[in-house]
Amino acid sequence: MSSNAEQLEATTTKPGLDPYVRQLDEQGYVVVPPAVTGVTAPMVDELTQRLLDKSEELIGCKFTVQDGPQSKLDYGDFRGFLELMSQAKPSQFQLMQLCTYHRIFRDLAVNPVATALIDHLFDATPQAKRPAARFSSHNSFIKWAGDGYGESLGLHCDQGGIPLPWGDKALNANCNWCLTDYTLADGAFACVPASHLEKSHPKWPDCVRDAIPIECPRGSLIAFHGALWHGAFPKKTPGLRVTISYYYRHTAILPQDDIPNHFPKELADDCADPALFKRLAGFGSPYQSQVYPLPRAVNG
Ligand SMILES: O=C(O)CCC(=O)C(=O)O
Ligand SMILES: [Fe+2]
Repeated sequence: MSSNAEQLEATTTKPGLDPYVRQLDEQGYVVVPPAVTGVTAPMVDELTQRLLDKSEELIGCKFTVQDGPQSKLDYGDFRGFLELMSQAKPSQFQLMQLCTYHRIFRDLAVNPVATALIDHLFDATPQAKRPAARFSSHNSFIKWAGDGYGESLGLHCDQGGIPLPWGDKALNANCNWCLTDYTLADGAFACVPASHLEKSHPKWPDCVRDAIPIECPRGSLIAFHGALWHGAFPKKTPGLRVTISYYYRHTAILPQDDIPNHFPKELADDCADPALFKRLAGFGSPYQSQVYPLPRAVNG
């Protein structure tokens, strides 16, 4: 466990992040360039290659950013999830549990700029004013040319599973790391700026009209509030759009992946900031075992 001082430290916004924090508060999302997060081009190359290698291992054909999958892909009867809103045919898959793949994915999950922005979005825990962000799941979206999510753009809120009413502070929040360039034609992230202030699910059909593409170069981070209405534009160009989507939650919210109980604990020590990784993973809650001291019965 990290000390209280370290945990308090993590709630303090890092110097230089003020304009990004302001945009996040006002618009519900912010694009942070790689020069600010410190994510280098060789890191982006390695993250991408590892995801493409894993795709080949799980799916059975080679994948390249330039040319996409080398074979035709067959999804059988699977109709997608966000795709169902517009009856679109899925043109993407998701890889899951990325932080078990390799240390480089764990290093990204504790990126100090990303985690400072995410901590900012959640209320600190009231008892100790400790930062409240925890991991929910670690995924990658890999998209190729197709209908994407169809006309609905798959607009949704990441905290949509949590009953209304929602407050100002986030209950879930997300870091999308763009490993390929995001342009409208390449299937950019879509969102309705400031829609997190509505504290509601997307309002149809106007939400689609109000959605804009977030265009940014590879290596960029898009951090966003769990109440932001978002989805993606369809990819219309050859090749792949590769994204890492790290989904965080307030400590009071259930994780999508049961990381506190199932993540291999020894891997947490092998990353850039083990104390932060363990806090975000939700390890060490006193109620996961008989942690608190017990009194002793005294004879006589
Ligand atoms: O880019 C996309 O396809 C949507 C990503 C998304 O919804 C998410 O990361 O929560
Ligand atoms: Fe989402």
